[in-house]
Amino acid sequence: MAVAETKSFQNYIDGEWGDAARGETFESVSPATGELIGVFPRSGGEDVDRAVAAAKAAYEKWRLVPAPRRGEILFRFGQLLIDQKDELALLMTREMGKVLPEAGGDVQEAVDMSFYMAGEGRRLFGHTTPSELPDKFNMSVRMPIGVIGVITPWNFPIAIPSWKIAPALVCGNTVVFKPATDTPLLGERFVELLAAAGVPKGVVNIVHGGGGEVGDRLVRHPDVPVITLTGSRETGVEVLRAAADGLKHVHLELGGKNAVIVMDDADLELAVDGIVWSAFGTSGQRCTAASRVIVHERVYDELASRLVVAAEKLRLGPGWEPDTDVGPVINKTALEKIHSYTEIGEGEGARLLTGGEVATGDGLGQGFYYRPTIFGDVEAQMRIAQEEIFGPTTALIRVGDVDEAIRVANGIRFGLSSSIFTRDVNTAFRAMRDLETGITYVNAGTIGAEVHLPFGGTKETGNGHREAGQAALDVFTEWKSIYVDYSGRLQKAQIDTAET
Ligand code: UN1
Repeated sequence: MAVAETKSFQNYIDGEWGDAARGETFESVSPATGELIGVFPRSGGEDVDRAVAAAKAAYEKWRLVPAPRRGEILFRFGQLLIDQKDELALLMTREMGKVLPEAGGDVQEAVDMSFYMAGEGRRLFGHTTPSELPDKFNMSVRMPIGVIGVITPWNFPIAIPSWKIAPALVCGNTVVFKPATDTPLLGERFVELLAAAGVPKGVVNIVHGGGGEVGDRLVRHPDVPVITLTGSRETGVEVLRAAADGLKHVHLELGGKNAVIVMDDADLELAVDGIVWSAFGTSGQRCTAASRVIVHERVYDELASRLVVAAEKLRLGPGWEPDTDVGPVINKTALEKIHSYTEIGEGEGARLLTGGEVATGDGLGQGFYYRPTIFGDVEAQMRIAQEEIFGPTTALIRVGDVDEAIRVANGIRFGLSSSIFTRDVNTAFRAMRDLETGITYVNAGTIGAEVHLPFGGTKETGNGHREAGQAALDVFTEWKSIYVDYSGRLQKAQIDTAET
């Protein structure tokens, strides 16, 4: 263990690196090996207050920096991410476990988002529209809002901060960022690179620490009008409640229980590839992961046996080893939760087809590894088919036709991602229309969203917002309608219109 080389890291507030006011710390540990990654400040409310004050002061200048100039900083940031992609990917593999190619994809997603939002610096389009009165000009423009509280998860530790911070900045807001306590190092690197790209002091601040202290203070702080959170449904509900008294804008991106539908005319080989990638990629720890597979009865047995063969071929190991297919899960609590769902599934009468155990052989015992797990004969109402597990577990549900498949797919509280494998264009279009999710894939798995399309879900996956693409701008700006009367006389809207 490289304890001797372990570094201590700090908060970044008003352009200065520093410890938590109380001097407390916490450790980040690799889920693959238990190796200590770094020591970070366990901050408290007073650190948040300082960061918010810095962000509030910086906002007054930053909101007036021309948006194309703000965008140029994001272009530089994107370029720095490209330059450091390999190093960041390796750090990510060590700190949160995903395999190297996926870690590279996570960094790439942030590159894409930074470039996309950098371009927004020269758009941020509003509207002009005719007036009902003569000699009067009407327009609506996007206005920045102020200090944005950004709370991010550990599963996409570079990509998700970019989804929030890049649009927040280009729109002219300033940021206080609380990264997940499982991935503080990547959060820290993210902010270091933003500073290197030229973000002025106070515009982006990072405060490390737990949700109970740092997150809660941020959410309740009167000078933080917007909170953006990606996390669990439970946290989302708590944040909404805590933010209610301040009438804050709250953007939530929460859970999923995403389904792949496989029809009897599907290309089964393609479906198996899509399901394995969506269910076991990132060890199933994506909010878009396929944790249900809804299969037409005519191909159920064939698909189930092919899936088991494919899952059993997956090699578990540290993400940096080139022949690893599936890395560890994030921590011991996650491992225990995932295993508890195996017990729940067995208790409910589902059939465990493969996996269902903690993996310890071949040097895996130091980390948190769980065997890719497939349950068969799952009923749509079972808990393993209803609740988000956030691990490498998927549930096969047999159905008789497309109507039943769509009914089962929709029969959950979440609505993030869905997919259908079929070669029938009519079936595909019905699914595109009727699946109640924010994202639907045809002949692909449930993961793999691109940054220039809206990302988010219906029902209890969120509260109606979308991030990424143009839609993100609605989270980070408010509309202002402007009326310019150049008639030189008082013209009363709705009243003087008849005269003209
Ligand atoms: C998440 O799991 O929170 O579409 C985000 C995908 C990725 C993003 C996942 N581009 O799966």
